[in-house]
Amino acid sequence: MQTATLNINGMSCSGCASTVSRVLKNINGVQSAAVNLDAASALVEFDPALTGPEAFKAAVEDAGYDVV
Ligand SMILES: [Cu+2]
Repeated sequence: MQTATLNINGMSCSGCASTVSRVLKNINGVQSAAVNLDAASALVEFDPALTGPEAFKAAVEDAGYDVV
């Protein structure tokens, strides 16, 4: 397993944080996703054979937030 930290713009409430968490966890290969609303970040634990940061960025942006 590897971990990656994403910095995410646009999350304004806990509903946003749970949306981001859900879309990350839906990615095949993601084991866990811990979203920190105050820090505007997400810590993702994943299998690098299956997925990676490019997929996380695409999924978060599809959900309407910006990865910076
Ligand atoms: Cu919100």
